[in-house]
Amino acid sequence: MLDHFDQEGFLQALRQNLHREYRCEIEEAAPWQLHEALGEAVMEQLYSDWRASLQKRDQVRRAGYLSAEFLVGRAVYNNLLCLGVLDEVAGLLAQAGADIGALEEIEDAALGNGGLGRLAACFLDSAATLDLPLDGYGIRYRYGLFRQQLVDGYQKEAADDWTRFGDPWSVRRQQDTVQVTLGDQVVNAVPYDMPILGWGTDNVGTLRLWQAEPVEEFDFTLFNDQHYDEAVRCKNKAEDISRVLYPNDSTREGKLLRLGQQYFFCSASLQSMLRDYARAHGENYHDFGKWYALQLNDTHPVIAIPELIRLLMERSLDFLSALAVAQETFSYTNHTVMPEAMESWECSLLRETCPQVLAVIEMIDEHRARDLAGRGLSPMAAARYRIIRGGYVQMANLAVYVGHTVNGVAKLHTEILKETVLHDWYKLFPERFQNKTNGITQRRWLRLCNPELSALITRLLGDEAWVRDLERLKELERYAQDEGVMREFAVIKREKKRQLAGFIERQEGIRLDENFLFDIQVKRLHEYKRQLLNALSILDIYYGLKEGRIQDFTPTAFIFGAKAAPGYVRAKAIIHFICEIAKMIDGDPEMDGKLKIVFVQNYNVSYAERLIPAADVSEQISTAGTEASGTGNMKFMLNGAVTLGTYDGANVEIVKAAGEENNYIFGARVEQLDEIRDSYDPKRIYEEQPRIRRVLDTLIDGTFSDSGNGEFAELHRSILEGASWHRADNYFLLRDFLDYQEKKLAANRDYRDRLAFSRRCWYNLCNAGRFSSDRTIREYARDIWKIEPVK
Ligand code: NBG
Repeated sequence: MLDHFDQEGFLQALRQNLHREYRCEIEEAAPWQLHEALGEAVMEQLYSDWRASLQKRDQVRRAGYLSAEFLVGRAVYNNLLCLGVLDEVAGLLAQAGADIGALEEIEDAALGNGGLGRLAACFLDSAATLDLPLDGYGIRYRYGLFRQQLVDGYQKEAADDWTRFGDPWSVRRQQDTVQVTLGDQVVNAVPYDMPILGWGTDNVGTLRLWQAEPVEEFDFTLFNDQHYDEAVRCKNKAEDISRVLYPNDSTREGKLLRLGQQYFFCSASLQSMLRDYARAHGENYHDFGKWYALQLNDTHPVIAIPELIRLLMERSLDFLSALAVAQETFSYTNHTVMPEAMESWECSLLRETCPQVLAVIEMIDEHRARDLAGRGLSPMAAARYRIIRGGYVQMANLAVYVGHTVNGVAKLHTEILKETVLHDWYKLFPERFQNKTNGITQRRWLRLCNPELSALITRLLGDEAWVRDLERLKELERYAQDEGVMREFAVIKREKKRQLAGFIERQEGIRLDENFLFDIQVKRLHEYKRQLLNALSILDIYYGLKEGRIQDFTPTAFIFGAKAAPGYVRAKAIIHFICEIAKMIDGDPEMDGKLKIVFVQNYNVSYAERLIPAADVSEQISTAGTEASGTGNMKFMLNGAVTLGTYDGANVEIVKAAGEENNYIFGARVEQLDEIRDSYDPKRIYEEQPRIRRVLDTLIDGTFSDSGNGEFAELHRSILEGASWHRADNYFLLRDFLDYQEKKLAANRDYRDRLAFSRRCWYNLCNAGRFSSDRTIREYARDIWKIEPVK
């Protein structure tokens, strides 16, 4: 927070930047020019605090968050907010004839796929706010997550050129360049540092993102001989490494290049830490783990383990000492139980990309075999713990064996890890397992995206301390009985719905009525998240309304936002199916004023900031046991929506905190699914339940057209017959359908008593304190990293 924001100085710097770079005045500047000039002016004011924070880091035990993804979103508003000058700057710009809202045109930095990447961004925000010495290390992708368009109801992907108009929030630190060897290629890793601002502190964290560049720009001789393509081949090959984010959520992809990316950023980060370490503490590398705690965000950065050992051995430690340092340094977070997301790398790929690292992994695995034998395990029993198995390196095994701690991201998820996914390891090292339920930053996900609700909270609590201490919300519970406050709360929700409707009209050309109930499901598209179940239930409502089976229905807008991985054919078919349903409903005049479906395009962090505050109902309907935690669920809760959801991931804890009576919980629990798994027969349900049969059959009976590509029939088969790689209705849509529908209609009915419904929403808000990432990051700092705030 800037104690003494120099308004005049800032405005002058802004003007000068605009004059110098674009020869224009504030009121003439295009949004991107304003953004560049403003970013620069803000960075000017920030440097001294940032430098001071960096210097303090060197004197204390610190933590590093290694992650292939940081979904930071748009920086400008959040940075101005955390500096405490958002309103001032908006006012200054307005006086000078510019609208700060124009900066909405600035692209998000979408350097992540979904929850895992956004969590990393929330963690950095919380650590900065809490003065905890944590920095992020990742990849500066040239292209972030693809931009999504819907063309005739089909997803189309386009490149996300997020720095097209510059990136004023990063500083290139040429002098900290290191080199990484990938196969027969040596590339430069050039760091770009982003300041991470906290709230109410002058501490500034750092997100260091590595960009791959050629060691030599191009081969001059080849160029001279007019072999232009050949001359730049090496340059392109080097730049390929950080060119694009893999658009796969929870699936393994991309092989050689992806492995190259992982090794690239891990090696670069470790080299730069070792350099800093030597500068601050001398060259006794045995103590590295006393000063650095490194968190591995999923298996993507696990290759850092053998790489650190290798780098330490280069600095003359023997293998066992280096292994001991690694053990002291690393801990690992698991983010999914989806088997296809458990990374394993073929040894031949490692041999090609980083043979020197494969050799270290082999040493670790040999050591493990001896170690486990020493602990009395028979060779048979020890074989279950192999790191290299069948020619593949099991990254999770490597992480759990070497790391000192492994954690899940919600209570239920951690239990599942202990009981099934990592059960063998749990038996061997129970003390290594911890739970760290995810969280979200209330700076972005309430204070910034919902200033109206924030103002109400601040007024009722008397100050803004809740922005640093979210547990304070609990004190608001008593206002649930205050009709005036409840009415005000409802007015705010309506206003957020009005704003969203305006935005959707501008973006999508679709009109929404803010008096409708807004029921929202936004998240990556995946079968386990069951957007298809939501779609089928809307169809059932549609037929129910037409037949008169459903009476007194509160008009509802069902809003979806989701990107499908480009190669995930079924996920794309589900998007198309939802769009077809939307089209049918739009074409039916009987549905006017009753029912509406919108599938928004290019759902991203900035869109989420508009959608979430406007929700009445939050759809969190994954099959029990599949969603590790979820974090969108927490954002909706914090903005006062009820959850329509299953007992899955963090939903369990959300409902426990906010009260089952204030939410709509349905469906089989994990234990129940475990019982029926082998005998489950969706066909029987289909045959016995005409409503289910009817909506499912719209996939094949000509109600909708799949343009002849068979994708809808394939969806139909996936439910009733399964496929070579999975059982019929793998995610139990039919099992949960009627229960879901009942709860959905109950919420719809309850909504008619606005006051009672607002109360339910209010209880959710008041009990969201636990789900601040401030709480999560404090737990990591205390239980895993052992780091202290630096004042
Ligand atoms: C995701 C889970 C979510 C969870 C986030 C953050 C991956 C691999 N996992 O449930 O699916 O909330 O991680 O922990 O993206």
